[in-house]
Order: sequence, then structure tokens, then C-alpha cells
Amino acid sequence: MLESAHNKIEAYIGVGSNLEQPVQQVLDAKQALQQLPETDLIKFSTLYVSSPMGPQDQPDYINAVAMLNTTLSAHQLLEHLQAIEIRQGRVRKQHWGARTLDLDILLYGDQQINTTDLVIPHAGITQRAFVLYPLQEIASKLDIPGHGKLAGLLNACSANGIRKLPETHALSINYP
Ligand code: ROI
Repeated sequence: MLESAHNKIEAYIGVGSNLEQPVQQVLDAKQALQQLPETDLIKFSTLYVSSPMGPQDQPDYINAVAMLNTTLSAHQLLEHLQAIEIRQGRVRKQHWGARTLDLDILLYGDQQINTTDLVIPHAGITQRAFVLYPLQEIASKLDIPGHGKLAGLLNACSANGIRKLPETHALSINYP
């Protein structure tokens, strides 16, 4: 059930980083999500290593997906996520270039939202292995509004070398 009697919405957040100790960035983002008002962090996927989509002259990414229950509106949630990105020193010099932290609302209940600052489901969701794999881990039965079942999307999407981060190596990868 996506919406409970208390109007809690099940929302999914994509987390990505490839600068300034990305593993730590993602773990810090997890803590920050835990502290959001009106929100419970229900699940947080394993961390994944993925090759960059976009310009290849940037480090590999660390990616994960979080499941939240929230009574924040989608736009309130967006504002909170942007505040976390800024607190963690977000740098993004180039379009589709490296970044310290990216927090994207992938899904907000079963809603489809199309405004200038917010598109949900997230526009890239169907082609991005670094979103679909962690999503499958925490919500394998998910239906993506307008796109069908997650399992079908995964079948059609190239894995593009995505792999789970070996936990023992999690904090020893050398990043810029
Ligand atoms: N590529 C990967 N692998 N992971 C990301 O989180 C990611 N984020 C982005 C772009 C630049 C599109 N590429 C990415 O915003």
C-alpha cells in the first residue's frame, strides 16, 4: 500500500556521489535522511559502485536508494533534500559532471508530477542501472507509475558494470 490512513507517502530517493569520499558522503546522507522532519527512513539499500553515466572523465559513483515514509509534500521533500546537498558541500561544475552529493526523488507514492522544478517519476529512472538495481533490492515488487513493473525495466536495462560495494573495501577506496 503506498498511502496509509495517516496520509504517509512512500517515497524513494536516489543517492549518488563521486567526489570527496563518496562512501562517506552516502553514509552521511543516510544519517541526514534519518533526521528529516515528518519522515521515517524505512530502508536503505546496499551501496553500489557504478561507472559514470555521461562524461567518462570522472570517477566511478557510489549509489544507493532509500525508502521513506513521509507526510512532507513532494516539494517540501525536495527543499529538504536540496538543503542536505548544500550542507554536504555540493559541488557541480559541469552538466552531468562529478558531484559530492545528488539526492533525487525517484518516486513519491504513485503520483506523477510534472512541474518546472520536479519531475516524478524521475526522468532517468528507466535507463539507469544505478537506480534500478538498488531499488530492486529494497522494493522488488514495485510498479513505476507510467512505466510498469520494476522487474521488466531491469530486464531491459544494461547493467553497465554496476556492482555491490564489497563491505570490507567500503572505506578504503581512493577518491579525489
Ligand atoms: N552516473 C552514475 N553512475 N551514478 C550517478 O549517480 C550519476 N548521476 C548523475 C550523472 C552525471 C547523470 N551520472 C551518474 O547525475
